[in-house]
Amino acid sequence: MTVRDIRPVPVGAASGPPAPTSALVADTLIGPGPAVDCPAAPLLAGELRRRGVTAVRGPLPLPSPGGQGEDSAALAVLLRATGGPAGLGVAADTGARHHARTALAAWLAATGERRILLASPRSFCAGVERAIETVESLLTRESGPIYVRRQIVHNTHVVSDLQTRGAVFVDELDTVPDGATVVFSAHGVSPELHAEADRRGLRVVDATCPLVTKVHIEARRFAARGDTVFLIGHAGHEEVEGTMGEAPAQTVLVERVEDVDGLVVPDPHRVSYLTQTTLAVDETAEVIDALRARFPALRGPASDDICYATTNRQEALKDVADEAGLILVIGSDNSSNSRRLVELSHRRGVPAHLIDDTGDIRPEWLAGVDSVGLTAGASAPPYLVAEVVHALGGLGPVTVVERAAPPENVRFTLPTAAR
Ligand code: 2E7
Ligand code: F3S
Repeated sequence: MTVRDIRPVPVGAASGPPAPTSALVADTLIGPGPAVDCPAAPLLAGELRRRGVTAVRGPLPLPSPGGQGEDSAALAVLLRATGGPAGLGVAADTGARHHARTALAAWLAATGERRILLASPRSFCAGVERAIETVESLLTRESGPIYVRRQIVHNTHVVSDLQTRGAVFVDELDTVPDGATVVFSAHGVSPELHAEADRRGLRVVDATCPLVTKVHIEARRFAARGDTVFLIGHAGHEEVEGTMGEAPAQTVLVERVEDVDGLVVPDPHRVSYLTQTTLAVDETAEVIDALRARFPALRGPASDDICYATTNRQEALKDVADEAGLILVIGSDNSSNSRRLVELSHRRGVPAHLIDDTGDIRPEWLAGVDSVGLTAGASAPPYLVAEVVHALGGLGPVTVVERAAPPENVRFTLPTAAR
């Protein structure tokens, strides 16, 4: 059977009465012959959820000979995919049947043979691994609750996984009971927050990435010599709030080149700059150039403060972008480094989307696209990449192309309390 042979196959209704607008998306089609896997099930389930249908996943029985007719509650197709035939099937109740048909049709229009161009490196960086392992270690060795201020890293899957294992995430310290253990996130916090924790008698375990701590140290050093410090970064981001907090009266946030003209400083000969660690490398260089043109005495760190992981993920994506008809970046909405990857793709003229997981992929993005670039931000777990590859392989034969890249041999030791 080839992809062109795809045709709806009526199958038997799912067992049990469905809720009014629910659907069962097949993980496996159970027929008279061998069961057929449905790797693209999360894609179909995602489309149904976007249409307001409660989608659950499970095995779906194929019809017995002489069984259900065309207007059965369930539809399924068989197609040629990676490693053999794959199924795509859904059984829907009356209220969801129209959506089931149109969602299935939308995904059928996106089937086909394609290449996946895997950017390398991608996914977790050393600072994220350290932060997650810190919380994991505390969860296993401490008897009381482990509080984490804000998201340990900006990823919904990481946070909900740690939540399931007992971590309690809070927005601010006032919701942490006196004397409790609280973890500060990888993005860093201001000295004021450390002081507040001290006043409250909280036991702080600091999961700030060491590369952010380095920027805090620079901020203190530059401010101590009397400089006005231009912090290049994004307003409202936690890392920026933490770094600004080192010398709030002397730090000025610069978000873009256009901000530079309007900068007013007490002494143009005493100025320096720092950067957020997760900025776009090329754009940041332009801001630094503009600052230097306006303030020739500008001093800064040895290069910039954009970290190795941010730089490497952007370079790796450039390597695949030019061959891709679409780029998928796995990462959460508030993840700065992940968003920079989407913007980089757009700047290179390639359509790109940020997805939390497989369920966010839309069929219209993939229709007619035979090369998909795939990467993941520094806070997105590697298993999500594997899930996307697996799901796309359920739409047709997929060849995964991954360029060899030098390994990132960066490891940070855990905070003492978590060792
Ligand atoms: C800490 C720092 O959690 P993320 O998505 O954070 P960003 O800053 O990109 O929103 O990614 C890991 C990470 C990156 N930078 C953690 Cl300061
Ligand atoms: Fe640190 Fe860079 Fe990761 S600052 S947390 S190594 S993205």
